[in-house]
Amino acid sequence: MTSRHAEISGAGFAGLTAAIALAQRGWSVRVHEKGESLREQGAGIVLWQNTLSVLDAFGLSDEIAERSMVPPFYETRMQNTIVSDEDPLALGIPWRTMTRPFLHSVLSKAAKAAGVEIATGSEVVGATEAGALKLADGSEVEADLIVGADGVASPTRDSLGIGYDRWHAKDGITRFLVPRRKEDLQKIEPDTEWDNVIDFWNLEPRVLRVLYTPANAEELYIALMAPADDAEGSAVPTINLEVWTSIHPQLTPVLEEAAKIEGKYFRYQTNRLETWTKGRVALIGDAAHAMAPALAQGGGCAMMNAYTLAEAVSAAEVGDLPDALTEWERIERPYTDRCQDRSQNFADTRGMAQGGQFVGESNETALYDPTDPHRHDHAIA
Ligand code: 5PR
Repeated sequence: MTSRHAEISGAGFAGLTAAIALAQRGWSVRVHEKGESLREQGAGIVLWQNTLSVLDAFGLSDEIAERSMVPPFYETRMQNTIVSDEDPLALGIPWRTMTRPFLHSVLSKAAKAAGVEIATGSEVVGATEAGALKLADGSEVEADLIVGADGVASPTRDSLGIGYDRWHAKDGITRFLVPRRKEDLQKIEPDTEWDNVIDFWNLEPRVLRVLYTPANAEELYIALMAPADDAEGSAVPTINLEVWTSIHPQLTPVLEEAAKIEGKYFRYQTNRLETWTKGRVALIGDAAHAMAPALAQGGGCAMMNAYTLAEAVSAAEVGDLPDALTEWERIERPYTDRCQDRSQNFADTRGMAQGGQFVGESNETALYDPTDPHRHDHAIA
């Protein structure tokens, strides 16, 4: 293959995954990150087969295993009564929890090792469909492929005039990484398996939900969900400790840890674009398909689409890239559209509170394997 070049806007999970997959297929790749340093500010993440298979294809499984975990059960509680205790592994669904900074550090290291150039402090302000990124300093860089992986407010997308619909759910969430405090939690509830993921729903007397996700032996990812119109429940930067502990007293040690940290409240949001591609530009991640987090697939869809994008463009003639992008979107996008619909529906109905989430269509994205060449032969849908 003659040398091909890609310019990528955004060094988040989508941009780094695309960069690694392209570099491993012989592309020269540069990633532009407007931040002065390369880091991820998020809290925790749950990965399923659709991304664990990508990390495995990158040769990163052992490194990921070093600082992540597979909780024994995914437990759902309503008003502190267990409504389901599911073992995704027993249901045939590989999964793993970890922190976002850790996943980001593994990906950025792998990208550099694969020869990717990462330009920090490099702000993208737009793109052209002929194949250029416009930078904030007024310069333009050209490439065979442009990837817009620059988030929900994507300048790459907006500069191309790509329109989209947007929905907000009534709820939103504040996320923290805190110390596990496992022994203190055990003192309060000795019979609870504090290594489980536990989704503590509470709808009465008010909607305040805590998603408890151990990320490794030391760190806990804790997500506090409250309706946007609940000023106390959604209060930030410091959470309203009195309100949260009044509903979830058994979580007091870790809620106290969260109260020491500045938080940001994010309203759940879904974006649906008229197109993910234009000319030589492809959009991936939140730029293309921000979604409600119910199925824990925002990062997952970002990474699987980044991977299949790299594969599709590498299989095409360089002159045919715009058509190859259109075809990639036609084949791969429906999985993400359905995931967005299901996640948005769960967010609207608060349906996760019923437990038993690992059934039927809800598993489609988690079970998808973007590295399987036969994946379209045996898809659920
Ligand atoms: N699952 C995960 C998660 O982080 C969230 C949700 C479900 C792993 C919130 O970000 O439903 O809100 C959810």
